[in-house]
Formats: sequence, structure tokens, C-alpha cells
Amino acid sequence: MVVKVYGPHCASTKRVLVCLVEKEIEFEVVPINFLEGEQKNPEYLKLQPFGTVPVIQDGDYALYESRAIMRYYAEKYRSQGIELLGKTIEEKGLVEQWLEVEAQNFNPSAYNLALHVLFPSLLADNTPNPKVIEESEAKLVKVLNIYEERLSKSKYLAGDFFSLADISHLPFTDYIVNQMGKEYLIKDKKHVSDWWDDISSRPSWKKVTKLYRPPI
Ligand SMILES: N[C@@H](CCC(=O)N[C@@H](CS)C(=O)NCC(=O)O)C(=O)O
Repeated sequence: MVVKVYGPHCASTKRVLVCLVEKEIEFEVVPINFLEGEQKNPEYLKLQPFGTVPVIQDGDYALYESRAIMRYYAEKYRSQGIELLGKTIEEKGLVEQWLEVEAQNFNPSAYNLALHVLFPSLLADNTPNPKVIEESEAKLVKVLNIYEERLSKSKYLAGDFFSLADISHLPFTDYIVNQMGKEYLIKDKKHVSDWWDDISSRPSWKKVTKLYRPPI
């Protein structure tokens, strides 16, 4: 059964796509024109009632929330492709910890920055707010200081192994480094910068970014 992935051009979906590539799972994509608001169409809302991407359909099973989808496939195909959840219960705990850090500490500021710097047309008043940009950047610096400390002790976030926690950071860190002109947020921190160079040079990320350019 080929997995169907909705909205491949969006950042949150790219998390899922990288996970599928790393796990060697076959998929096909269903484009959703995000800037035209197709994620709010009644047919799509039957799949994802909150009106966001991604969603996957796997036979008659459907799932939304990008991190939940990654966890599902990393567990379902545990022995296929690369191990992404950690081998021991302690490693697994750390993968979960850093996935939560990404979702709760990193993503909110990175998402706001992307919205106000790259996609102001998606804001209610179409106007970027310099105060939100400044505050989001300041919050991100504090979070990345903690990452710098962590990555001075281990090669990847959960330890010396690549995991879902690293994958989860790829799409929005790419916006920061390659599209927002704010690469100094990453490059000025030696360990964060080395980590970024490592994870963004993986064939899975290169493949996904080459195939599916943003809008978001
Ligand atoms: N927590 C969700 C967030 C998904 C999300 O925010 N997706 C954005 C694109 S990156 C979206 O569809 N936004 C549409 C909207 O808010 O109308 C996930 O990880 O799947």
C-alpha cells in the first residue's frame, strides 16, 4: 500500500516526507494549494478538521499532526531503514524529550518568524509585525543557546545517533538559514552550525527539498 501524503510543499509536511524517505517507505503526494486556502475546503476538512497540512492516508487509515505521523511510521517500520526512535528506553526518552522541545520551544518562534518574514500574505492584515519578529528572534536565540550547550556534548539532539528529533527541526531551520536571511542565528553557534550542516546534508533532506519547494 502506497502512503498518500497531502500538502508536500509545506514545511510541516517535509518532516513527514524525510521520515518516510529515511524509513524507505513508498509514498505519493497530493498537492494542496496552501496560498489559495485549499486546506479549508470541505472535502479536505473531512480528513483534517483543523484545516492544516499534512495528513496521510494509508489504505483506510488516516492520520494528521506531522510529529504523530513520524512517530507512527518510525514505530510501524521499526526494523526497516534507519532506526529513528532510539534503541533503548533511555534513548527513546531523549528522542521524545527533544521532539517536545522542538514542538514547544523551537517551533512557535520559528513559525512566527517564517510567517512574518516570509509569508505575511497569510496574516489576517497581510502586514508583518516588526515587534513579533524581534520578540520571536530573541526567544529563538535563548532556545538555541541551550541547543549549543547540548550539542557540545552529543553529535545529535538525543545523543550520538540521528533521530526523529533532528528531522523535526529541518524545515524551519532551513527557512531560517536559507530563506529568511537570518542564517547568523545558526551559523554563529559552532555546535548548532555543525549539527545543521550534518543533518541538512543527508540525502533524505536533499531529496525532499529538491522535489518540493515551499510556499510554506
Ligand atoms: N501541528 C501541525 C501544524 C501544521 C501546520 O501548521 N501546517 C501549516 C503549514 S506548515 C498549515 O497547514 N497552516 C494552514 C493554516 O493554518 O491555515 C502539524 O505539525 O501537523
